[in-house]
Amino acid sequence: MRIDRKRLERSMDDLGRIGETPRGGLTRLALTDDDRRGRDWMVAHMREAGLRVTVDQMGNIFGERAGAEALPPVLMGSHVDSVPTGGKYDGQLGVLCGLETIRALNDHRIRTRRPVTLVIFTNEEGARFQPAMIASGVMAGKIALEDAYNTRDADGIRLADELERIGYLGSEPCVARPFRAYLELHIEQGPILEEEGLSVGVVEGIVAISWSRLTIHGVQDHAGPTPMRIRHDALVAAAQVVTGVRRIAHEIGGDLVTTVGRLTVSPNIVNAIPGKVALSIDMRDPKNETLDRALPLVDRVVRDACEREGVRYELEHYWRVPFTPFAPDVVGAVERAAKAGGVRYRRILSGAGHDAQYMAAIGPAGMIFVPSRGGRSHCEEEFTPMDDIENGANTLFLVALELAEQA
Ligand code: HGY
Ligand code: MN
Ligand code: MN
Repeated sequence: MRIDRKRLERSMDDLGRIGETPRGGLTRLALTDDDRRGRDWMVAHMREAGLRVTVDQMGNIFGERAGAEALPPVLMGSHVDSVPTGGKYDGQLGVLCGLETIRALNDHRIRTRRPVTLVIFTNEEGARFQPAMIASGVMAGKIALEDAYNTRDADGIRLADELERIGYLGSEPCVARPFRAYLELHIEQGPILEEEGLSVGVVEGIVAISWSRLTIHGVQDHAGPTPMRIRHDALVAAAQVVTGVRRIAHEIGGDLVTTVGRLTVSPNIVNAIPGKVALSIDMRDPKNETLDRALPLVDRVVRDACEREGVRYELEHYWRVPFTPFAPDVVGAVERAAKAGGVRYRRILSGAGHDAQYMAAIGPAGMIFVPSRGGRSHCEEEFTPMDDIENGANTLFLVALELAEQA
């Protein structure tokens, strides 16, 4: 029994046109009109596949396929929101392979013992609203609903107001419920599977993640008549923070990665000394204690850079997710399915965060990776060959079937 490759490919093309960029990538930011269109597309096809669709308080969408017994379900999920000028595979592949699994169960007229439910999480990317994975975080009880509702984007728009505006402010409580397993198929977003010529990654866990936000207040002034000796330039301090954050990764070494991805300058014109700079700091490592070591180093880099330039700052370490190992029995089931499908696979760790990270806090979770060409992701070049997608989707189908037949 296999999934229908052609049908999956057609769905990827169809959904991928919603928010498509001129260069063939995807910009479908959470809770924008394109996100609404993507959600609407998924809901229509979930209903067409016979699923009972519900929406919860965070706009998470559930499509339930009834089982023979009212037991805790097997969940398959991911997200349909993207980063700006991102790719068509991150998140989208997981929800479409989940939908294809449902369709294949229908094709083969299989009534599984347990319900099988497809879940689409809101704002996984954390591109528009921070932090990332905010909706699975609320479900896991790690983020308060009110805090999530009051999160604002760069234009000061509230998350809850956008949920309402696009018609996805559901009434179902966004709370943890028992499930047999949560499965997420996702692109690796790194180079390992492709380098080793493998089709599937059996994911054992996800790295620890820390996000910080820094605002530096200098003295805005004229770029011409202001002598260098009296300047307090927020961007000069920020530049030293950027290189200092990179240096921390080199000093600590190992698997630590550090990134300053967002930097906004005010007033951001040629002839004014920047008075204010806001920037982000993303750090990740498989070990929680490495982040515990790195964070005080960030504090020192920021303090020294701002003292040198005579500027004030606010630094907030506002989001932290611990290293998350997946449930051994789910990892084992994924490995069995990869073997049964005859695909070339290996066990692997995720350097990217996923909703599976929070789902693992409330039940047994596991992930299936498929390769990323050149290891690239969060860019328009993101690509995964269809043969690998078919192998990954068949693995998801087999593991969902196995777990949904268990007592
Ligand atoms: O940040 C992440 O790792 C994910 O793409 N949201
Ligand atoms: Mn993703
Ligand atoms: Mn992503």
